[in-house]
Amino acid sequence: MFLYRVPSVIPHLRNHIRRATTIAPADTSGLKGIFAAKLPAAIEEVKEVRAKYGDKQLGTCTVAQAYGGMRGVKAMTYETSHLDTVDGIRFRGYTLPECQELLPKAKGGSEPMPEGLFWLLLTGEIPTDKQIDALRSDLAARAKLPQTVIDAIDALPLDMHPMSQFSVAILAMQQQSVMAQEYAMGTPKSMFWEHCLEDSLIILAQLPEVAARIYRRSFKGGTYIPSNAGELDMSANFARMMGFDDPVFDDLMRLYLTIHADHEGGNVSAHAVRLVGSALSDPFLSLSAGINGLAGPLHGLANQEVLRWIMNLMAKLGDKVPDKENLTELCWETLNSGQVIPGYGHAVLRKTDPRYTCQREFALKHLPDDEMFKLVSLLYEVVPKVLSEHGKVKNPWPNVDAHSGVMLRYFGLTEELYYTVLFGVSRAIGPLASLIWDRALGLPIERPKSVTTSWIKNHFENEAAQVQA
Ligand code: CMX
Repeated sequence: MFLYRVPSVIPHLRNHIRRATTIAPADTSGLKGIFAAKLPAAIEEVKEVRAKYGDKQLGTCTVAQAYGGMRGVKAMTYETSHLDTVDGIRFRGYTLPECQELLPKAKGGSEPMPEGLFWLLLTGEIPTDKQIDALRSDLAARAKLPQTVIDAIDALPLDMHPMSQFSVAILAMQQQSVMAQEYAMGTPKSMFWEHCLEDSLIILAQLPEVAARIYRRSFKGGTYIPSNAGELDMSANFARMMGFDDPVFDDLMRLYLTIHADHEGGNVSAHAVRLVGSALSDPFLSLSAGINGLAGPLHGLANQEVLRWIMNLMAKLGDKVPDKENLTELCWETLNSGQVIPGYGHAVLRKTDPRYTCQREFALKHLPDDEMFKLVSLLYEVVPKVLSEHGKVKNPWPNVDAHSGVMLRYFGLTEELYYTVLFGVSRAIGPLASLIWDRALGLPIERPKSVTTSWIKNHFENEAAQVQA
């Protein structure tokens, strides 16, 4: 029988919704009214310019790409990982199954340790068990959370979204930045990478406890479980601090923290870390920016949205057993109401995300009979067909977020509002490894050139006039 909790709206979000809908109609002479009055013509103008000049070259990209989120523009380098449109992510050339096979495992575990992935991303080499032991000792030596960070987290409203708490907490950690302190003392550019590495180790060492604290205060009444970073690997220690004591869940955390770590450089979170870091903002400031990007529903927050969407489907189905027909109808209902189907589609991938596939394999091994897993499997048979018929999406296949919530829920981590924080703990690994490389290579401040819509019109109109003359 399918009976799931209807997703709750946490109080502060409810307030946002209420505020947004009770704003009085715009005063046409006020700021909002004047802006709103200009919109129809401006939207029309952009549409025309895109239609007329979309294929024209604007520097190294086309006008269509400049308006279209720079999709497909090769304009940055990123050393730690590369995303193939069909094969998916490769970490330093290794596919996910290869990483699962080759990266060091914790005692008794069968999934790779994310510490090992950090080593691989930074050095390009698969670490030995001994090297990972040494890295774990380095992390354990930096794991103690400053009291100021604890106080900053504890001062936050309990109903603040966990991702907002996480971002604030990372900023509160920034007082420890070696890079910021050394810069203030006039450190030479050649040393930046060392300070960036030191800050990154502090972040990776402390992030699990920060995240676990946010979980326990938001959902478990503010009772805390001490860190045991000296004895346990990062994932098992994180699981324990959240309150989970199950070796299979430890393995799920290892898999989860490994597969979400990096996805080449152009995605919102990785690019935000790179962009902010390019101003020589230290890794704490840079990561907090990346986490803010990850908190968007088209990016990392999609894992929360997937579970809420699935629970809504179940609530709508009531006692009906889900089948392809009623799920197809419900998918169309979502699309027709102007919403996206979360967990499906991707800006780069054009096939099923291998991060989805390896989670599915984990589920087939550990929770094959779970009703919600069966529903996720059924959605895999329905959604790509619906999205293809819808005719807009370039990739109708599932991404990483379509699967993660179901497994977390199975093991008792039911609070979907928290899911993106888990993604964030993992996403620190890749972009920070990359940031260390950025400083080592002395990459400059990022500063692409932007142009206005009227600049585009004038430019191409003048060009056409010159050809005619
Ligand atoms: N459901 C409905 N419509 C979708 C869709 C989906 N899952 N995916 C794309 N579309 C729509 C887009 O909104 C766009 O519509 P408009 O032309 O009206 O703007 C159109 O299809 C074309 O989009 P696209 O080129 O296929 O996809 P984009 O590169 O613009 O966007 C992504 C990629 C991921 C934002 C989009 O597929 C999406 O919104 N998916 C659902 C949210 C999601 O799962 N995000 C997580 C991605 C992975 C991650 O970062 O964690």
